[in-house]
Amino acid sequence: MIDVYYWPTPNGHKILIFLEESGLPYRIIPIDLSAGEQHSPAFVSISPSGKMPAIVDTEPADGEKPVAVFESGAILLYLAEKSGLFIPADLRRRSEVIEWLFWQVAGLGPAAGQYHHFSSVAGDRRIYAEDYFHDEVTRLCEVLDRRLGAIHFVVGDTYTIADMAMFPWVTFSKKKMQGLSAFPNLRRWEEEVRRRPATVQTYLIAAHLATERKH
Ligand SMILES: N[C@@H](CCC(=O)N[C@@H](CS)C(=O)NCC(=O)O)C(=O)O
Repeated sequence: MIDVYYWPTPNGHKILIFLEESGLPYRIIPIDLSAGEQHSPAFVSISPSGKMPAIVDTEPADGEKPVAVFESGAILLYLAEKSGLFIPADLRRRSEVIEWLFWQVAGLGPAAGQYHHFSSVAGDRRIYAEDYFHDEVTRLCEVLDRRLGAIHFVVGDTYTIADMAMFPWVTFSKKKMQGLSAFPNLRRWEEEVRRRPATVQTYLIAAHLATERKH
């Protein structure tokens, strides 16, 4: 069983997408960020930075005590290695998947997060930062758009954890990036990934959890 410490945000969605795609048994332990649950000592003992997502694998491959993993990229890699799914066995393609996974967690995710933050806050101080992160998100979308003009998924013909890491941030940024109209290949990919049954299910779970907690 995989216990997923989750709240409906782009980094959280990545993990549910993997679990829905793979069929690995899991249960969600909500970490309500607005209630500050990420700071509880119990959660910080799993995720030292007090950020979700995190997982605990209660049945690790070595048959020993549960394994806790934090950081969405590390979790995706752990789950892919555990299941043998969504990561190629071939040395070169595997290395490419890891490259793009790191590119997402170190580049697109933080830039899109900062862009969202600075474009949502009021006041004059936001202007420089908003422009800066808008330009950076645009540059990163151009990189991805170029790549997806030449290949179907982020790495070749098969859907991998690199796509799963990318999707929630691309779809989250879509509105602010004018529906991705300047990035036709990225838009084609976003529409296709959005329609996958596991993606649809993830966002249904997310919406349900968000409404449930409001009451
Ligand atoms: N690099 C981390 C980022 C995780 C992260 O920023 N999580 C946010 C939500 S998307 C969070 O838990 N924020 C709570 C807080 O900052 O107090 C990852 O990829 O997992």
